[in-house]
Amino acid sequence: MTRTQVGIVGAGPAGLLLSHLLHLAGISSVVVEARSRSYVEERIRAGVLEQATADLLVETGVGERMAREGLLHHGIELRFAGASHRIDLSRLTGGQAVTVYGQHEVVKDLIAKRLADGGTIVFEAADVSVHGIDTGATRIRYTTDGQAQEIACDFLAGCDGFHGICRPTIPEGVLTAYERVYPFAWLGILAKAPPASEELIYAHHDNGFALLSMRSPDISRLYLQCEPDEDLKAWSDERIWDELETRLADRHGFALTRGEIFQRGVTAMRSFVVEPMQYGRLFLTGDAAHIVPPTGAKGMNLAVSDVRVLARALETYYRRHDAGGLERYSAMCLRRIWKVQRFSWWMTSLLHRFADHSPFDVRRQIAELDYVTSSEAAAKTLAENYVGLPMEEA
Ligand code: FAS
Ligand code: PHB
Repeated sequence: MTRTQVGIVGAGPAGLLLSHLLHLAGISSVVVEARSRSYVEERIRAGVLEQATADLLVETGVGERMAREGLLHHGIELRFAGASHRIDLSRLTGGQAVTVYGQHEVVKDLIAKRLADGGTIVFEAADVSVHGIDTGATRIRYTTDGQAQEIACDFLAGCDGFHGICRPTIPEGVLTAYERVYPFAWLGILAKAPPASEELIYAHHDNGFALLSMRSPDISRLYLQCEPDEDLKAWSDERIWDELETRLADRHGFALTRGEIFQRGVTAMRSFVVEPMQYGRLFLTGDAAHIVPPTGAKGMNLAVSDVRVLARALETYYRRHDAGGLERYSAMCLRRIWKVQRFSWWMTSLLHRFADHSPFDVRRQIAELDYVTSSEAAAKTLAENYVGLPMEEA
């Protein structure tokens, strides 16, 4: 049996960053991941890092490639009724910005750093289970190459995402779940095509929402609103490009640069939070505890802010035998989580077409977009949420 101080289930951004931060604090951990290293490093997901997320990666010695290859963005565009309106994020937030850098790149950098620092990440672990979360005998059990393995630990971090096994291990009746499922999804593509805009474009259109994002000067990342059960096979490359161009059109003949679509997928849209985010010696972080619709580009950033709180609480516990931070973990995280849930819900409600919307509702959406892009106060509200609310507010 292996022994460590913190057992971590899941090698996504939450689990890997937690292991990295604990290592810097001199706290041992083991990360147990169900998938292979190549799978987690190639899984395409988020693309926008808040200022505080980028700062944390640089400050903790794992942000060098991000700082070199990431794209620093000082503004975004909102496009509606055929017109474009820039939100000057940096001017409105005293110089803050966001960094466009794929989540899978962050995962690669964290894995490389953990292994370089002698960290233990168990990939392709099967039949993972956690035990003793409300006793002192906390364990992770799994099998690799058919061999049963067990890790004894003081604490467990459930960083295993929305479909993981940690949250369901918490006894019935302890957790309260809050959820809103949206009546649409996003069809996302990656294409070998230079982005047709310097900055991200969020577009409101009668046909539905569209988003122009990117991964590099040569790779475009684009999304369009679709049905929750959309059949990807019904979408040829040409149909995807045509529909994106329709929804992203402006009055000046905006055209997308087209190229080979090499990745596509449909992402469901939901808002989800469980309270509390802890039970006994088990602490839930990131998607294991909450999900936001990706419109606000918050999913991964929220995982980072949870992990930052948990790492500090564990450091206080081991350094000063003070369990106060661990006891307050959920309350500390949930205050910021609910503000980010509100912002993600607001951006989603503002920009998407709802089948049950009346003509009044559509006019109201346009009026709100007009207000946000013509009022300094309203634009400042969007900007301060988009670059990321202060972590200390948690
Ligand atoms: P993750 O889900 O990233 O990581 C959990 C890890 O646990 C995974 O590696 C998984 O393999 C592992 N795991 C699961 N069960 C396990 C078990 N039983 N044993 C061991 N390991 C287990 N956010 C954005 O901001 N913008 C986006 O565009 C965006 N697009 C997304 C698209 C998709 C398809 C999905 C699912 C999410 C998207 N998100 C997006 C949100 C996403 O980025 C998450 O917020 C982010 O991955 C959260 O990180 P983690 O909490 O580490 O969870
Ligand atoms: C992305 O680049 O994947 C991305 C950007 C902004 C969002 C969501 C996703 O709001």
